[in-house]
Amino acid sequence: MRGVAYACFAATVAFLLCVLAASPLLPQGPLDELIEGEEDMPRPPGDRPRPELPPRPAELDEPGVLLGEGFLAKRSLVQDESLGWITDIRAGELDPAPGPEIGIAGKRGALFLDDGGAVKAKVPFMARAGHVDIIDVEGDGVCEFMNRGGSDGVASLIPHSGRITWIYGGEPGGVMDMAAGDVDGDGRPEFAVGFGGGSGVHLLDADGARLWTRLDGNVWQVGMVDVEGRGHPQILHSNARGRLLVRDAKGDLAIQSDPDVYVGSFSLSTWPVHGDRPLVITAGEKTLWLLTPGGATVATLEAPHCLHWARVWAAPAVLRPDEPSYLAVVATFALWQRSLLYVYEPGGGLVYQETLEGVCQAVAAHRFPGDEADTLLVGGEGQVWAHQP
Ligand SMILES: [Ca+2]
Ligand SMILES: [Ca+2]
Repeated sequence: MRGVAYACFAATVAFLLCVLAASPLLPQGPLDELIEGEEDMPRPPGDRPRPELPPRPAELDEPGVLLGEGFLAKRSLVQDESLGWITDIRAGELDPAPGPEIGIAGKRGALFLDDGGAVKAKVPFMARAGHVDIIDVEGDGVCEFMNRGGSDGVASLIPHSGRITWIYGGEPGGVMDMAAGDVDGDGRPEFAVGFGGGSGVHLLDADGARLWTRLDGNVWQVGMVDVEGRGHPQILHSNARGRLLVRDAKGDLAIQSDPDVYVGSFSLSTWPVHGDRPLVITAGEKTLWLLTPGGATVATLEAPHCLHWARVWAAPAVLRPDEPSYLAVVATFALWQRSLLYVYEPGGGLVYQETLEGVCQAVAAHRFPGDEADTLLVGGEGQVWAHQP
């Protein structure tokens, strides 16, 4: 039943947005943004819409701190509308220039900052992408950009120049998500693509050529993680039944689990207080669920106002020099045009909650030079905020 309710709700969202899009009475600018947000919602075809959407809670109307005022000091790190919605923030050797960078990727381009936060370089994308992650295909210290999909039904690999290396899609249902990892251990990454409808999971080689197809319904999200300790990643994905499946390099099922919560979209993040393996993090009702990739519940975290259809991103962060890592989670509610930042102390208690304006799809921890603790970097719409403890 959970699966049916989830699917019905997602279909309602898609249906209502189509109605909105067709209305000549609405202004086009904000509507474009609303539809852009809808790209990130799972959309199963063929389900009948349900009549009601949950209204935005009045407590979320005004952006601001709901819990833990003074715990973090917030400032704007980047404001650049031409980047589009920020979808990934990553530090490392990413750019041909010497020294590490902070890479900030959005739907329309990427920005590289030096270690202190000053702009070093900018790369506009030739075509607007969906959810973009920063990756390094060859491991040569110059990053590429993985367009995971959610826009125009396709995924793509974007070289450092911002042009296009390859595009993949064209199947009924459209691309829901894509993830990269060297699943066969030959030193080059493969790309696993998840489709809506019944088109399943496809594995591509590094050049974007298809290696195999495994059929499944509504593959909402795909990840790459070394589930069984084999020394190279396996393919992890969810499906229409809200299950988690693990596949090997040949596409064969290694694990199929039925977690305690319906898993549609999810993020992967470590949280050192629960070990060094990545956890699956997914949203539930007023709760965030932390699962093993094998589907076992590790922890549940109190998350006021959270709903099942939120998409979440998470990062561990050292916010007190003498304490284990905290966990920062951004949950985004595209239809409400709001996001929530939750911060949990090492024991799992919620210590900070803030309502953010717009759609936020990235959170990272960064240690600025001279600091004794991490600063949280949160990506919004053409904007990155720094939250410093
Ligand atoms: Ca590279
Ligand atoms: Ca490989």
